[in-house]
Amino acid sequence: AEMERTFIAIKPDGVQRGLISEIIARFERKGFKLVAIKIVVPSKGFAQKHYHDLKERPFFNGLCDFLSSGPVVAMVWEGEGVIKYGRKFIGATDPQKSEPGTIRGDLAVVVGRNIIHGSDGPETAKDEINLWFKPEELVAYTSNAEKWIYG
Ligand code: DAT
Ligand code: MG
Repeated sequence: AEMERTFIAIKPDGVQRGLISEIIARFERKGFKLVAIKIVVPSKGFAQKHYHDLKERPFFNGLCDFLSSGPVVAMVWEGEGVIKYGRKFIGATDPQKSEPGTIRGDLAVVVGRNIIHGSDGPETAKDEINLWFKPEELVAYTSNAEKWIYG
């Protein structure tokens, strides 16, 4: 299997709304493997680094205030196609446009409170994992389920 890793974060709204287990369960049941997890309150400067690609957008300041407003659950998930499929799982940026069945479609209503972040490609996945985690915080292990998930 061609394993890849993606960065997934439950934003402060998802944490406050008690959706941590719901979100983790969806990735876990799918067959993706959790290789890093922690809960942190990012500083505003850290949020600005995380969202640096969006610094010219009018919502950038509010977005960074929001991400740094409370605890975030930061995770790295591993699996075949996890970057692209993770995005599909999460749904469209604006929950009004997210399909039912997706995380945002099922659990969120407005774009400014869309509960979850997921890396949008291999390069951003690498950058975001490096920003949020030290190498020693990533745990490589074999899951006994893998032979049943991948054959
Ligand atoms: P995504 O989180 O789906 O990767 P993005 O990278 O374009 O979306 O934007 C990052 C976050 O910024 C997004 O999750 C919510 C917020 N955002 C995006 N577009 C917005 C808008 N038009 N108004 C307010 N917030 C917005
Ligand atoms: Mg994005």
